[in-house]
Amino acid sequence: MKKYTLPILLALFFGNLSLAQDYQPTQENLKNREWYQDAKFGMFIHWGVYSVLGVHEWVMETQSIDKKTYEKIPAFFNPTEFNAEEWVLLAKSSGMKYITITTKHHDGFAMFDSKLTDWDIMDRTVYKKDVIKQMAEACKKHGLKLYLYYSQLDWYQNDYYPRGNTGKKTGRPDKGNWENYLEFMNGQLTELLTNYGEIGGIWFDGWWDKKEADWQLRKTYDLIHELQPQTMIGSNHHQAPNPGEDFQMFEKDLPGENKGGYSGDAEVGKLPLETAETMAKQWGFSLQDKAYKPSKELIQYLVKAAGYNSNFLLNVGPMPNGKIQPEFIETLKVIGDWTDTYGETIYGTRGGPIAPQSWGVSTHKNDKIYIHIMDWKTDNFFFPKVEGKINTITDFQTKKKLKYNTNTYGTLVELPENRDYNQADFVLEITLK
Ligand code: FHN
Repeated sequence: MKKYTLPILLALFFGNLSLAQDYQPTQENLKNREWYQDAKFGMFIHWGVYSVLGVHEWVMETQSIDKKTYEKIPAFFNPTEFNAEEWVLLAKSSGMKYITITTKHHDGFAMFDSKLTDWDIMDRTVYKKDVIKQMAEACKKHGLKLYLYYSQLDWYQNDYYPRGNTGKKTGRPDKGNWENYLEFMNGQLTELLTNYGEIGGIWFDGWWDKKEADWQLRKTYDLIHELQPQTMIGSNHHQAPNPGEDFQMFEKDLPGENKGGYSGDAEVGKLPLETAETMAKQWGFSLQDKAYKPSKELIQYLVKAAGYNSNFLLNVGPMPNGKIQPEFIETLKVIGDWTDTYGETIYGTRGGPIAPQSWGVSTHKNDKIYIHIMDWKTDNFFFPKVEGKINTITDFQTKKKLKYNTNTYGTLVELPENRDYNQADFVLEITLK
C-alpha cells in the first residue's frame, strides 16, 4: 500500500475538493456564450405525445394518469403535417436565432431515437421518425443553433426512485435504483450530444422535483462539456447557478423579478441570462388555452429582456398533427416585422447604461445607446446622465435628428409631435463621440 504524508493527503483532499468546485469554461464555450448573448431571441418548443390529449405537458400528473394508461397515448401520435423546415423558417422570420426543443419532458418520453429505452418516438408511435434529427438538420440548413431541453425529472422510469414531489400516482413499484437512473440519463445525454451534430446548449429542467437528491451534477456537466465543449449548460432549478453551468434562466420572469413565482431563490449571477415565456398560458399544446398574449406585449417582453441583459425564449406548443397554432403564427409574423425594423437595437447589444425604468429600458452596442421608450406619453423625455459625450440623438425609425439639452443631471429630449403612443417601442438612438 502507498504511504502518504499528511501534507500530501491534505493536498489530495483539498485538491480534489477544489477540482469538484472549480469550473473553467473552454474557449469554445466562451465563444458560444458571446454568440448566444448577441443572438438575444430564441424559440422554445414544447412538443410531446401529450399534445394528443390537448391538455398541456403536465396532464399525466394533473389527471393522475398511471403509466399503463399513459402508454396508450403514443399510438395516437402521428404528426403527418410536421415539417421541421417550416418551424425553423417561422422562427427565423420572427427574428429568432436559435431553437430550444424538448427532447424528453417530465413524462419521460423521448422524442428522439433512444437506444436506451423503448419509451421513445421510434418504438411507440406509428410515426417512427426522429423529430430531433429533423430539427437538427433543418436548423443546420437555415443557420439556427439548436438547444435541447432535457427533463431530469422522470414520471416514467422506475429507477427514478425515491420519487420526488411529483409523479406519485403513476403506479410504479416502490423500489428503484437511483444510480441506474443517473446512468440512463447520462446515456441519453450522450446520445443527444453524439447523434445530432453541434448542440448549442442543454436546457435542464426538473431538478426542483428532488432538491435533496444526489444528482451528481458535476459528473453529468463534465460529460457534456467533454462531448461538446461549446455546449452551454443551463438548469431551470430556480436557484443561483451551480459550478459547471454556462447560463442562467428565469421562467416567466425578467431577471431579478419573481412575478411568475418560480424565481424565489434565484439571485441574478454573472452568466448569460435568459427568460422564457409562453405565447398563451401553457407550454405544451392546450386546446382550451386561449389566453393569447398580444404581439405588443411579447415585443415589449423581448425589448425588456434585452434591457435586462437577457435573452428571450418564446414558447410555442405545437399541435399533435405537427402544425403550430395559426394564432401563434400570426403573432410571430408581427414580431418578425418588428425585428426586421428594430432588430439592430437589440441584437448584439448588452443591457444599457440606464437601469430598467417604468418607462422602458436601454441597450448598448459600440458607440450607440438605444433608449426604448414603451410607456411615456408626453413630448419631452428626460434620461439620466450617461458616460461619454452625446454626439446625436435620433428617432431610430425615421432617422430624424431630435433636439436635446444636456446638463449635469441628464438630458431632456424633444420627442416628435404626433408620435404614436400605441407603438410597442419608441426608440431613441444616441451616438456617442
Ligand atoms: O414543469 C415545467 C414546465 O412544464 C415547463 O417545461 C417549464 C418551462 O420553463 N418548466 C417547468 C416548470 O418549472
